[in-house]
Amino acid sequence: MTADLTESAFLAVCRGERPTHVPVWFMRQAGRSLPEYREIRGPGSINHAIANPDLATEITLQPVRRYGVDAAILFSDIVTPVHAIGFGIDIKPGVGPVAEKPIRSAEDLSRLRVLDPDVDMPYVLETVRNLVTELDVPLIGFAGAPFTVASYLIEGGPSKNKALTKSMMLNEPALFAEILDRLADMAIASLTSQVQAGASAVQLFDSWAGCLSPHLYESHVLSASQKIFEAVASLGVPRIHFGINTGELLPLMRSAGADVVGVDWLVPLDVARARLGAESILQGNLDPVLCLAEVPQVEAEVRRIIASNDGNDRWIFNLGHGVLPETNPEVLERVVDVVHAEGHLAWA
Ligand code: 1CP
Repeated sequence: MTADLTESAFLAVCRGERPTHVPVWFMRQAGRSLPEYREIRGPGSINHAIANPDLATEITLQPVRRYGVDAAILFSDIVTPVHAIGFGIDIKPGVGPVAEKPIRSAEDLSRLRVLDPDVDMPYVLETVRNLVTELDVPLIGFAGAPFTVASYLIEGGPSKNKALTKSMMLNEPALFAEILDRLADMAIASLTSQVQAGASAVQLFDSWAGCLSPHLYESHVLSASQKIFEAVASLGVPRIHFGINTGELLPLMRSAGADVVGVDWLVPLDVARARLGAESILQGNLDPVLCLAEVPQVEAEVRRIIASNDGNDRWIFNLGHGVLPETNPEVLERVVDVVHAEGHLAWA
């Protein structure tokens, strides 16, 4: 049975309606910080867990059960579609996505073929279909934004300064644009299939866009992300746009077309609203590193963020980036309790 989500606080905020309480979920809520995850996950690449719908379903449900969060996020990864088309990318434990043969020239484009989600990643869609029968909160589907995914394909793995990616952007703008365009089409296909299988909202992760100046973001990256938000608009579900270190990019990211904009901990919520307009819908912005502190200190920080929200009901509480593996789950339990009990008390 699919749950009735008409009362969902998360979806209400995404639609610009006043919810019953401030909704909260955590990026990377499923995963390594949970002992119950480590117990069932098994060794090796998370690609094995992602390709196993029963396991991926259970991993997605674990944080919803434990924390009582207002949304679930599909257990998958931003490189799953690229892996599924056989590009040659693995997710190495303790490292992240690693490409066997990074993109160096136009010849490598042949490995970046069109994604057919039903054929290439049926396990992801089976997980989504499983989840919507089990969940009583909305399921967020997601994709990696073209720039962030491209950075792994061009660098060959996680990288500090994205040197090869930025070099290609300047030296070979046509090739760079073609990579981003193909990745945009892949994200559109992936997000569309997740929504058709039952996801209630979508988030585009442009985690590393914040390494770009507004000029470079606008001239080389924005249009590919814009293409995705335009294409998925007709699906009728809320669209969230996320990045970190994006304080200076917020207005440009908003112009890409999402309904909800992620804000990291470097930008107070009231400052973000001054940049984006009071009517904008924000998601954020507790520093995940602070969740390693003691419970009373974390609670005080949550209350400070509630105050910085300045009584605005267009807000989804989240971290500014993903849960760190060493986080004590009891801290996150308290964060959810405080947000649910106190988040709405200051509403104007
Ligand atoms: O073996 C493991 O358990 C490895 C850890 C892990 C997990 C739990 C990786 C490797 N990916 C995931 C799942 C995942 N990845 C989810 C679903 C779980 C959830 O959110 O609860 C999501 C949404 C992602 C998205 C993702 N993957 C992003 C965007 C969000 C972000 O954190 O910025 C990025 C950048 C990745 C790449 C990636 N995958 C894994 C790692 C360690 C990384 C980052 C590597 C780097 O630092 O560049």
